[in-house]
Amino acid sequence: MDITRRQLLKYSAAIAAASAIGLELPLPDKVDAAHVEKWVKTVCRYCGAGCGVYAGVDKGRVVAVKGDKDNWNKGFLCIKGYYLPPILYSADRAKYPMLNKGGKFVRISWKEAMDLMTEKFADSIKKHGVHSVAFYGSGQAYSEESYFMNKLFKGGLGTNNIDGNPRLCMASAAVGYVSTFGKDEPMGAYDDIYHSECFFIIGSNMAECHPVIFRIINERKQKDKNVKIIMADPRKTLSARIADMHMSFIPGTDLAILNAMAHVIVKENLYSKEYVNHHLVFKTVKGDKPAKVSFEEYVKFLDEYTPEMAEKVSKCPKDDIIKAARWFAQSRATMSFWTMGLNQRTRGVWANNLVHNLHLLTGQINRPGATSFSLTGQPNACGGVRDTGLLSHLLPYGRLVANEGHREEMEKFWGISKGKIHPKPGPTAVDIFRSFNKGDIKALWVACTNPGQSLPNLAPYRKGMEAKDTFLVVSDTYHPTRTTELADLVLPAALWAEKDGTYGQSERRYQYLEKAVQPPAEARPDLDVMLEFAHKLFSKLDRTDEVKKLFNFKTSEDVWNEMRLASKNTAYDFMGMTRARMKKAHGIQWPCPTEDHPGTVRRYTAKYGDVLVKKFDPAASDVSFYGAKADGNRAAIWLRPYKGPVEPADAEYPFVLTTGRQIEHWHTGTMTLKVPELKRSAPNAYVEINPRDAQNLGIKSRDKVKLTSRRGSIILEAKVMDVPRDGLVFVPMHYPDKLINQLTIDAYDAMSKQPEFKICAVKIEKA
Ligand SMILES: Nc1nc2c(c(=O)[nH]1)N[C@H]1C(S)=C(S)[C@@H](COP(=O)(O)OP(=O)(O)OC[C@H]3O[C@@H](n4cnc5c(=O)[nH]c(N)nc54)[C@H](O)[C@@H]3O)O[C@H]1N2
Ligand SMILES: Nc1nc2c(c(=O)[nH]1)N[C@H]1C(S)=C(S)[C@@H](COP(=O)(O)OP(=O)(O)OC[C@H]3O[C@@H](n4cnc5c(=O)[nH]c(N)nc54)[C@H](O)[C@@H]3O)O[C@H]1N2
Ligand code: SF4
Ligand SMILES: [Mo]
Repeated sequence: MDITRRQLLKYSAAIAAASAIGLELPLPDKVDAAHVEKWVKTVCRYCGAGCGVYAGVDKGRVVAVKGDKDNWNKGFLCIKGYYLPPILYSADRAKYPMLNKGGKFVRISWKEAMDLMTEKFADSIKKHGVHSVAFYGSGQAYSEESYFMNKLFKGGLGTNNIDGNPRLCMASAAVGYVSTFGKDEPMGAYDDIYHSECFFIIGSNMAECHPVIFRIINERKQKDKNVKIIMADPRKTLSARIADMHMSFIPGTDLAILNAMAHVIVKENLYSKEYVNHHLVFKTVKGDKPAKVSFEEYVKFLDEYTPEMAEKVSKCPKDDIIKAARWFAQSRATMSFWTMGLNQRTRGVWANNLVHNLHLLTGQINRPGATSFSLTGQPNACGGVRDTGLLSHLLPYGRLVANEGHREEMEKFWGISKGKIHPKPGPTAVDIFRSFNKGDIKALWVACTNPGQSLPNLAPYRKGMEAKDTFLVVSDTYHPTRTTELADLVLPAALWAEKDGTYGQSERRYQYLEKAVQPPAEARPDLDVMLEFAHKLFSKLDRTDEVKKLFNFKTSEDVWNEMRLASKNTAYDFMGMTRARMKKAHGIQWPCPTEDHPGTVRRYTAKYGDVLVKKFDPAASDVSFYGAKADGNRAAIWLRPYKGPVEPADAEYPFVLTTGRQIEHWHTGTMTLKVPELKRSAPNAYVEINPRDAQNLGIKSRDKVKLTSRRGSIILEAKVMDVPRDGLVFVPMHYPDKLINQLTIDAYDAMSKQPEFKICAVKIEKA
């Protein structure tokens, strides 16, 4: 065992390193096979790429993982994927319900825990109404869990006090897709990478955050010398090292760059007349309402965004902007990728719209290799949260809380009385915690997320979570975490491989995760706990008669079948994805309306196989943005002006702080910091400072430095490296002993309500 395991570890580290710098390695063929009784088909626990994996089980334990060669990842995994097994067996797994008694956690039974929790929720509802309770969920929960909680809160209780951590992550992308195309989710697929000739990667460190997708891009580049990679990021990340062009700029100024690229495209006549005339509308905001304008007005709007103007604002050389615009427009097929560098911004939605604009304007869309592709962060932010509607403004499968017709459809579908779904969208992530602080929300259930570490501007929210006059329940797989330590009640949860359910990933790919082993001690799958909660709560609210109608589920498959029905005849239709089929398949991409339908690689184009084009827009010969029915099935080019961040650097706080990720670790580190190999490779928090700034400040690598923002300060070890541009420092978010979110700002995008984690002002001193 030891030898093969060591080999495995060596192998995975090598693959990660190789994929980061664009090298090819052979597939890992026989991983630990001798010691495995059975291989269980599932999906990686971590990123939204959604690599297919097999979990190797021996004597009731997961002892190895190997990549699924029949899935899109062709058997490749990154370092985190290979090291999945140890996260199940860490000593701090939460094993029993724990009650916080005056600061000390004591073990209680599940019956006591569920009685207490439902008593607190029922009490609050009876005394203060349904809007006094809330749920804060996760893009890492299984789809069935999220769908169920959404139904319980919006349909059962009649409150929209339910949101999830994708609000910190994908909200700007979701609102970006909806405002441009009428419906959420990318139209393209990983398959487009094989056909693309130009990759425009902006605000995304793919080498570290989506390594297996990045690997395919590298492979493409090595095979075809015409392939160009443009990387737009204020840090020269690992991803930027293989780019043909790295566009560096002052954080928060890329809106000007994107408009300037459109300016060049129009001025040089590189735009698609076909798209402008037949597939697009042009929109702006007048007063506070959207208004249609003409193409000519769009051209006029672009006038001021000359490459010179954009250079002045951003410090990105104008020649780079011109070259990028030409590469983008003139390549045979261009594919864009972006992640948090665009989304975690107070202008996140606008930044998303501006990337879509470039694709629409040039017609670099709706054919193989040409597409506008938002990378998803968490493994189930798409399927579980955006699609099931576990955000305070959404209902399942593209329906909106604010739309009366959509509410009626769901009320009918759920069999609840008309008007039961509250017409006003509920509070979003940050606002749930603001309300909790104020005591407007009195009982809050947090599951599968660690807000005590991951929310922006943490100090006030941590205080609120700790307060004694409210009730906080946290379901987590570990205890203590920086959130469970603040809870009144901690519920132990089964982890990946210990429960079954579905994930939905970046390219509309739904995948089934089989249960492989038993959870430890008394840990339970979240769905079981949610079902029990609903039954007990409704009986305490004297609504037992409704329980059968609303919550008549026993297994995740029962919930899945209702979800399929809820998607029927919508743009998300996945009626054809029966559980039996999902168990065999290596992921299926929706739309997939019938059991014999193979799934849809590219949406909005009949020519490349989207059967829904004919259904929603029978007159269309090929392309139809059928999500945008109100605009005649045309997508929107938005006139979005340049606006900077809310807290740029200034005389008092002269540096920009940006935060994000490293390849080894996952978010708050609860899982990956328990894996010895990953911990050894990246053991501690640090601040990245570039050599010029370091010299000016008299700072060397390993010096202790104090970072201070208007909200807090922190002492970190300096790492002097030529990654961030001048005036920018970077700190990873992974380390629970160094809460960088005590410094970040909780200002958010007005449309998506996604916070500006990526930009705030700090000062730096030697500590
Ligand atoms: N290893 C690892 N992988 C992960 C995760 C993880 O925790 N660890 N988490 C997953 C999740 S949930 C997410 S959301 C994704 C995040 O994936 P990414 O978004 O790729 O990762 P980040 O490090 O958050 O930020 C990406 C880049 O944004 C840049 N940036 C900062 N300011 C700006 C700006 O003004 N404009 C532009 N264009 N870029 C800017 C930063 O320099 C940084 O390099 O990763 C997923 N994959
Ligand atoms: N400074 C800064 N902050 C950020 C970001 C940033 O870029 N910079 N990014 C933001 C983004 S994009 C994201 S997605 C968030 C992520 O932030 P979080 O969601 O708070 O981070 P995770 O560590 O993924 O938290 C998941 C928790 O669920 C637990 N868990 C794992 N599996 C299960 C399960 O099956 N059931 C239950 N009940 N629990 C489980 C884990 O132990 C862990 O405690 O952070 C946001 N915060
Ligand atoms: S790329 Fe993402 S899904 Fe694939 S193995 Fe790595 S963390 Fe898992
Ligand atoms: Mo995320």
